[in-house]
Amino acid sequence: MTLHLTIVNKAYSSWSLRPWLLMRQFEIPFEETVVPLRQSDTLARLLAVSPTGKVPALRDGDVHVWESLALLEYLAESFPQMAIWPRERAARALARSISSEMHAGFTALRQECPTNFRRVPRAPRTALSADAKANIARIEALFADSRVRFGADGPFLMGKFCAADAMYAPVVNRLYAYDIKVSAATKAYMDAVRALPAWQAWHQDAAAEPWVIEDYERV
Ligand SMILES: N[C@@H](CCC(=O)N[C@@H](CS)C(=O)NCC(=O)O)C(=O)O
Repeated sequence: MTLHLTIVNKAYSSWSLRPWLLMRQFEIPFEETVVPLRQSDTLARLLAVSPTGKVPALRDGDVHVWESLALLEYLAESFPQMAIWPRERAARALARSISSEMHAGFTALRQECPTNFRRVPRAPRTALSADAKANIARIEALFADSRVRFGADGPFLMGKFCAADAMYAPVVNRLYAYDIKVSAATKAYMDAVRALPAWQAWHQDAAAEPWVIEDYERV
């Protein structure tokens, strides 16, 4: 049975990026449907696949999963041969903790710097709030902590690419697209994520999308 992932605009959707990037990076075959945001039938189409009217949503036969972190857990459980979470217990605990932190938090940064894969890097029109700056400081600290403790095997948070990197991929776009000043270590991590073939593929798809949503563009 083929997995089917429903997402919204690749140019603007942070939540959709997470499972898509992970599945592509781990070479998990899937079909996808992109439902464009802000159309007359958007809500009906999203409600048909997710009871929250929000995506990403994954269908695997008669199993339906929604909420990005739940999707990543479902994929990890479905493909135990792949190290979707790190194999080592302490690394896995940290990866899950920071992923939950991402799923539940960083609201100011998310609101003030919405994901935009087509944005030419430039600062936001309005200076970032103290809360958004605190979000960035915490993100840089958790990146550094993860890399120092578990990053020996590669350039990603836990060394090799895993679900935690998928969770933070939209943040990489925000830091890049809004030209946020970051440490050399954060920049090196961002470069590694942005060089992923799956990231490049998402970026190309986003660039080719016809839909423009002004709210995301005037920031
Ligand atoms: N907590 C949810 C958030 C999902 C979410 O907010 N998705 C947005 C797209 S990025 C959505 O579907 N929006 C639908 C709409 O605005 O009509 C998750 O982790 O999947």
